[in-house]
Amino acid sequence: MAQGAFPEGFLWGGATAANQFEGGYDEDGRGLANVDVIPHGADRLPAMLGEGTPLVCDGDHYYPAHEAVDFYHHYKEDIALLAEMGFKVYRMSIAWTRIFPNGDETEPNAAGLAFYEEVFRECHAHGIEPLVTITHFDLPIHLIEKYGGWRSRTLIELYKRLVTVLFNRYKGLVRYWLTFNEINMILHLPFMGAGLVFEEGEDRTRAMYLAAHNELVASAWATKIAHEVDPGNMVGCMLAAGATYPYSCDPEDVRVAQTKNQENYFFVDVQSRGAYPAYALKMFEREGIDVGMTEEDVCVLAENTVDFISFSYYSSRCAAAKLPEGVEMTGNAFRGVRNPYLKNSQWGWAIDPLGLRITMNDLYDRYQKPLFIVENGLGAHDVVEEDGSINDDYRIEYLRAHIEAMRDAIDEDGVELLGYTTWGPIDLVSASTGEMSKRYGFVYVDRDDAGNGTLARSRKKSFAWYKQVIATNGADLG
Ligand code: BGP
Repeated sequence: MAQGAFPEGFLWGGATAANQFEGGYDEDGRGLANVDVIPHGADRLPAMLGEGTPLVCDGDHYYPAHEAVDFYHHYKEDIALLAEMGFKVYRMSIAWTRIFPNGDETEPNAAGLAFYEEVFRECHAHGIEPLVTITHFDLPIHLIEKYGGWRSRTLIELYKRLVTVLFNRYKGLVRYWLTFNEINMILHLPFMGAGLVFEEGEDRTRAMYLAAHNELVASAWATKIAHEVDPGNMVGCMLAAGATYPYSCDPEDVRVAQTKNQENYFFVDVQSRGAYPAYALKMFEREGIDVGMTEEDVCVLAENTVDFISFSYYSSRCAAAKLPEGVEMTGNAFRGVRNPYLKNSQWGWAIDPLGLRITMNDLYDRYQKPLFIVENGLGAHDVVEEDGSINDDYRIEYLRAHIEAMRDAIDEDGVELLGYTTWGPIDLVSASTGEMSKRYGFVYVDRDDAGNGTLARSRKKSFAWYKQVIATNGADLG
């Protein structure tokens, strides 16, 4: 195994999202967002799917996004902890509702803009480069009530307004931008990804691709505006990645896996190549889907492709033409056939470090642009020992294996990789389950699934380990 393959200036760090980390949901003029009405518990999945999602909160549910782990009031302490680990980059997201509480005001909320400016300045004071996701599953509720979420082209204009404010205000403070987190999540969790609440009998596939088109066009406009405001801006797309393997070498299985992969690549094909791929156009024809493409859309998409390809990777997937007898399904948002060669996490996600190398090769071959891994990690139950220590060797083991695979992709396959941000470096709320007990962090946060706890932060064993990884630029993986 090669040592020290990581290029100089490689961006090591971690990633969070406003709705899972920030809290302060009704403070300083912030408006209500889709993520605020998604409860913990049995009603969470239907809400994320857009199946009769109520657009208000009630007294019967607990809504974990409201306080999350309160980065809003802990950001100085939290950024200092990231700096102590030697972070070069911190990926975080902006809550749209802090900037435009309803989404369609003409003037932004000064307090919201000031908050993020303080956060970015704090990062720079510690030598940390911010990497900002403009939209990480969040959307003002008002835009869902008034326009039906991303179904409406009006949202393209409102998103342009949002990004114009952000790029101008944070010029010189933020250089790396991602337009939409896991843009392909529209197809899997449409309320979370695009604010879609389906009507009885509505053609869901059509609604999802309409929303996808509007987000893709908005993303291209954002790329254009970012480059106009500051030619030094680097804009990336963001894919929930993870290769889908055929369950067997039966061509029927291979074909199913290929179509599953295309379903996800579709988004990056548009964002990186600048046009709809042939397989998608044919599918629209068959399904009678008209996304309302204008001549201007065609130009904007073609002329404003992304600078780099970012993605999350937790696991590979597996698809079969027919569910083989006795084989289980695993995963949640991306349900698939259980891969008999792999072990699963406590939440049933297949652990596959080599799959990361495979995914990196697939993406690099396909787009020939630098990659950025902006999420990776192991969600696990942690145990706090009597002396307060947390010995998360399983997390170290997972991350080490994935970093090795990433090093091999760089060193042996020649893949260009800008950086690596682990998911949830400080424990935060799980997107899929709303739990706190599904932890990813190097830093433990005292908070449980019902919202009890002091919110005190403490270092886990993995904290010192990751610090050493960064200090040696990945040469010492422990
Ligand atoms: C991705 C999301 C994140 C994050 C992560 C882990 O899909 O971009 O927001 O939460 O997955 O998933 P979970 O929180 O469900 O364990």
